[in-house]
Amino acid sequence: MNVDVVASTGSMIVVSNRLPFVLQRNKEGNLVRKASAGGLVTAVAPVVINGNGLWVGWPGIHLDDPNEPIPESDPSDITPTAGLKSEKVIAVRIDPIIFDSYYNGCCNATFWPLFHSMPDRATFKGEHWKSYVKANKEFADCTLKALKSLPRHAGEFPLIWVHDYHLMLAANWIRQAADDLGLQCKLGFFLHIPFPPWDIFRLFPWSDEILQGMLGCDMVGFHIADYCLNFVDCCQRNLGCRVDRKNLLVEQGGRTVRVRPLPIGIPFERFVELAEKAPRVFGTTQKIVLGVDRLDYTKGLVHRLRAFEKLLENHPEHIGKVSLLQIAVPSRTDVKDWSAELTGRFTTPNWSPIRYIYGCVSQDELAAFYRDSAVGLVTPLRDGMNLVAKEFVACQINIPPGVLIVSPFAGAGETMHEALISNPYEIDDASEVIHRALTMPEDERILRMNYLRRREKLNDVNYWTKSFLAAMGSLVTQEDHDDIG
Ligand code: GDG
Repeated sequence: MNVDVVASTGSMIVVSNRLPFVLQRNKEGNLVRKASAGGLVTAVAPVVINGNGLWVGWPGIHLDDPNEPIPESDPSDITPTAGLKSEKVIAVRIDPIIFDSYYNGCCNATFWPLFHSMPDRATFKGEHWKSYVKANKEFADCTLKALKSLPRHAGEFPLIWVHDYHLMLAANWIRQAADDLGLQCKLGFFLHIPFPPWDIFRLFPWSDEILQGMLGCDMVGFHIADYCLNFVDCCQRNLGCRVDRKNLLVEQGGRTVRVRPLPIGIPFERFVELAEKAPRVFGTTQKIVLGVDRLDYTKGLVHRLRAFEKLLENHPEHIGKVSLLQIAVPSRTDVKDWSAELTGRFTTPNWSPIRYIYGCVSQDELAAFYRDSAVGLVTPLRDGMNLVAKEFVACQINIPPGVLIVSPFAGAGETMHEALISNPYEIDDASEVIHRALTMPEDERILRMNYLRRREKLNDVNYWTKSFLAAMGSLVTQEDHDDIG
């Protein structure tokens, strides 16, 4: 059976903090769209475009005039959102001061560190929480307007898909308001970051409200089973809900909420195509160990550099032959200082232990880096999934291939079983794992990479979207569509 997604049954409303493109003002002061083409957007946008869909989100700019129309995409735009007509987009407008306190305060200074199990980095401020509540109300109100505007067909309930930690309260308000108006709908939520254990989660002073917000959904999705179990545990211990751990069910207010592990994938074939086309980026004499990360404390950059330093100390045969290439969007300076020290200690006239690229490289260039590296080093201290690990294996089209190293504290470490697993906190062992990767026999490299690539190809980002829609009972396949047609 051909199971390409055509649309969800009935209509669908996607709700995310950001719209799938950013609005900017051009020199003339007119609004223009700037495309974004992440995997998530690529997978979800066609469902909204092809079906009877709408996308609710913040447009990346504060709009003063509530009647200013959203522009259509530029005719030269070839990204997946080009077909997303402005009538399918609802731009949420939030007061700039509230937005700053909601986004930079509650989302990034509280939920991000707390949900990554780093409570010492989290701040807990009543002002930020109030802004989070207000912002979520705005998103819920906009979603309700969207729901009211949708044409309704007998026997089909619109599906509302809410994304991520920015919007954990919105679902329950949407449900209550929709119930009051007699507008039946299905509500699903997906969290892209980890859901922490109860002992961490309960540090948040308003943790009950968060759980109640998420339990407004019919189904709540996480990347892996551990996050699901943490959520179920919190519902039981915080709210006293009846739960079924085996079947991942939570009872709340006379409804049963399903909790599901739905590990996200990448647009696998797109990365293979990029890797096939991209020109060579490194010479053949030196091996590259590659790291690609946003410069964030969750990514374990300092631990990684220490492990690489230990590698050169304990296995000097790699000096002059292996470099660590770290691609990073800069935001912190402590890593830079450490890298300078390491560079100074080992550099020779013809070789440097570390190469650092600050800022974004193009996706073509990224695919070439992935393809031509001997080792992909994905060692966050905590990470919901980590798409870099998956993109690395998609681009490993050379024979013999390279080796992937993943932290057990990333969702990817739970699902990519043939990678070498390395605890980033254990510096000595982490350096030995890099040595093992660099000296791994060809046949073992081929076997491991074949299995890794096969899994990611099957479980790509389209498969993830289909799994979500299927779990919501809202999947229409190509075959169904042909039958209807
Ligand atoms: C959340 C969760 C979860 C990075 N540098 C460059 C570049 N990138 C791209 C990579 C990759 C993405 O950024 C980073 O992957 P993440 O997995 O960290 O994704 P986020 O959306 O930031 O994070 C995470 C994810 O959601 C999905 O659910 O996996 O755990 O935190 O796609 O390719 N892209 C380009 N140049 C760069 O320099 N072009």
